[in-house]
Amino acid sequence: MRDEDLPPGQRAIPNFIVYRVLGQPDVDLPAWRLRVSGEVSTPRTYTYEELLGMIDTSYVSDFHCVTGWSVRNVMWEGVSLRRLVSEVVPSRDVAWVFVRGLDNYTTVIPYDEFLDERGVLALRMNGRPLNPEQGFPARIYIPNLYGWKSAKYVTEIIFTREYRDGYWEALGYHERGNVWREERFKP
Ligand SMILES: Nc1nc2c(c(=O)[nH]1)N[C@H]1C(S)=C(S)[C@@H](COP(=O)(O)O)O[C@H]1N2
Ligand SMILES: [Mo]
Repeated sequence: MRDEDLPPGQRAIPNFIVYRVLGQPDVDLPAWRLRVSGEVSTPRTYTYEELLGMIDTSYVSDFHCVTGWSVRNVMWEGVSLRRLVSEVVPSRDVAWVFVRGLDNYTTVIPYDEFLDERGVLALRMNGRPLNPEQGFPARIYIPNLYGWKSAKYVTEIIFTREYRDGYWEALGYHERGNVWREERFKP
């Protein structure tokens, strides 16, 4: 496993700094659902068990927080975002994906970044199910985007035509948030 170069302005630290700006939600796993909806032909709802049975993706990649820290060589496992896309079939004019967590944290992801072949609904990190701090049961991970787009405790993925701010975007953080283009703040 080879260290990737870090994006501009980032430095490596050994461990994640845990952020839960809206607190740590209590997850009632039997009642928990992931709903994938919006401008799609077939909205879908998944249980945790169903998602476990759909795991199709596993790879190692770095994680980058916009505040400047990165954690190298994290192993991610989960359901590819492309698989979720192919199940719901977004309409042709979808341009954004709005994501919400059980804690009501929200973020927005450009549809083209969401379609990155490595984009994953992560259920496992470093060989284990996500722990509560890491966003159990599921979090988004897209290697080219800053960490604030990696919503934890995800319950809703909504495909839309129109742009809408999530939590950090409303405070001036970038619509896209690509780490290689150093898109930290809105222009
Ligand atoms: N639900 C939720 N998801 C979240 C956050 C949060 O506060 N709440 N913080 C984001 C930010 S800014 C970063 S850098 C990462 C941090 O991931 P970690 O808490 O696993 O270190 O989670 C992202 N996802
Ligand atoms: Mo972050």
